Amino acid sequence: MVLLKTQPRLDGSDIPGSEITPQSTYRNRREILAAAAKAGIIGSLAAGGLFSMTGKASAKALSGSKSAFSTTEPLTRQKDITSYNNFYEFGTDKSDPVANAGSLVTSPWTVEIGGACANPMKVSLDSLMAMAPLEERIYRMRCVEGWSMVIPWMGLPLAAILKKAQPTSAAKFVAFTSLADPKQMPGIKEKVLQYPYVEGLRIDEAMNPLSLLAVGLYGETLPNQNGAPVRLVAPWKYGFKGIKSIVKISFVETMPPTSWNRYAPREYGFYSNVNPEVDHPRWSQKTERRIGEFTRRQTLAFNGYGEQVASLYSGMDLMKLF
Ligand SMILES: Nc1nc2c(c(=O)[nH]1)N[C@H]1C(S)=C(S)[C@@H](COP(=O)(O)O)O[C@H]1N2
Ligand SMILES: [Mo]
Repeated sequence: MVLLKTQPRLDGSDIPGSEITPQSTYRNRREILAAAAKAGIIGSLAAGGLFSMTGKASAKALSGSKSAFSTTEPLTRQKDITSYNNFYEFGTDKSDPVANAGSLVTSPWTVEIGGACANPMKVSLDSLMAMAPLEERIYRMRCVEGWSMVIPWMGLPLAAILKKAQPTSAAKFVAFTSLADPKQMPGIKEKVLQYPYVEGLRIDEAMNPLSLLAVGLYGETLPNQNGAPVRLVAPWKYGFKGIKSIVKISFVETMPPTSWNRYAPREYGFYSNVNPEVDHPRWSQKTERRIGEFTRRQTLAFNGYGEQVASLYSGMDLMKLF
């Protein structure tokens, strides 16, 4: 993310030039998959990998209902979404996660949901996915470094999952924890951040309909480098809130620690709402470069999701509570 040794290249000069946006290809493919599903042959097609766009044998096709929260903006190329990543457990360069995350074992996978709730549970990924309807949500995503993407996530509404655990009135925040296994994650030994990576949301933020537990993108299970098998997506916040490879979700009474706040509290606050009016101490947040584009664009308050989330922060001084 944002270390002195890896200063973000705000001009995006490290990003390969755009090719044709594969949006139409993707949409065609979805229609083919839908037709295949109707004909009852989707399982065998998916298992045979005939439709895999990543070439990864492990990628499985996912389908879900289209969400009304989706943007209609052109999608970022699948290749860019899956090869330009921040996942420090696999190294600090944008190209490290795709190169190194093959060693992450995502099956079997268990997510523990506990803390201040009446129905704590430890569930397999399959059980988790059975707890809520899968949706496709095309979200704008904005990294604190100044780049953005439009990503077609497949995911479960976080609120639906959290409600199954029946949080008590003591549950004021939700704390998330990533896997931290140095045997699978070679970047951990570099000790750039403290591991496990941790993140948190206020309970009302977590329950907001925009909050998503993503399990896939571009109609397939998540590639490891994007946080397989399950990661958080909160599109009105900077990318680092989107904690990857989640093993634990916990209801807590006080504001939980978060990885980047711990690393540099002056630079990264708990809330981390996208806000063009609050500069990062080392650079402006007023504009961003959409990966695949050349002209910088204005960054929008709450990344353009103000209608859904601005009321969560009414009365708060967002200059101080950044
Ligand atoms: N566990 C973990 N989660 C993480 C990170 C990380 O280093 N470790 N990086 C964050 C940052 S800075 C960003 S911008 C997003 C990037 O997600 P993407 O690679 O899927 O675009 O993941 C976030 N989640
Ligand atoms: Mo980020």
